[in-house]
Amino acid sequence: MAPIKGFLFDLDGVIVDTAKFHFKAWQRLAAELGIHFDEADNEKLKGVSRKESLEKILEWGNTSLDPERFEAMMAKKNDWYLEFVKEMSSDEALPGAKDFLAASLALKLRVGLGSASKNAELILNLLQIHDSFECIIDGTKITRSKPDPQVFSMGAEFLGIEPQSIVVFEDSQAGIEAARAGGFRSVGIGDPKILADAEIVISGLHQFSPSEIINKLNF
Ligand code: B16
Ligand code: MG
Repeated sequence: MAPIKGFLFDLDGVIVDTAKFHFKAWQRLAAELGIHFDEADNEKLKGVSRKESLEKILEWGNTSLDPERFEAMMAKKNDWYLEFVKEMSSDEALPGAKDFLAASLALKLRVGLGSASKNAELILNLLQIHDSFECIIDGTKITRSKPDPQVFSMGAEFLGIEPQSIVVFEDSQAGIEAARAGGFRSVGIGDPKILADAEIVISGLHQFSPSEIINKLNF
């Protein structure tokens, strides 16, 4: 097995729980459009870009919007989302996330971010962990969404490491699919039933140290 040299982290659901803010903002927008939207629907939007998320919600509501209104609705959702995000303090990283990043860097592992979010840099700055990432591949840099592996492949290219030597940490089905499609090692964060395709599933970054994760993957 190829030695593990780097980690690529998804943001929302792995480093920080911004999924709850996406949920509240999408639910408010869906209500305004007269479309039902619940937690199960939100699960399907994890790791999915803003544009594709709105397309899916409209599809579920059997409706459509002209391009101008579509743009306005995306902007509205993002404004609501950012209102929640800006209330966050630097302590709001998910349990263990900051220690895990520090321990990864102490082991001289190469560390990057692979997120669909266009707000990733803002969030990393709010959490004061921007400098932990050698590369930040986010929604402003990619042209194809997860489950396409582009976001992680760009990260691997930047780090100059083969995908089989990089572990992707993901909380979404689409993200695990992307990791596998790109030939990466994969660690799911969350429900093992939802993330059944990941090589291993853990409840959060607090559960194991980076060395323990590497040992598990090498086993
Ligand atoms: P934004 P991740 C994803 O982040 C979220 O999981 C997804 O729900 C969201 O729609 C997407 O970012 C786009 O976010 O509206 O901030 O550009 O999990 O890939 O870090
Ligand atoms: Mg995520």
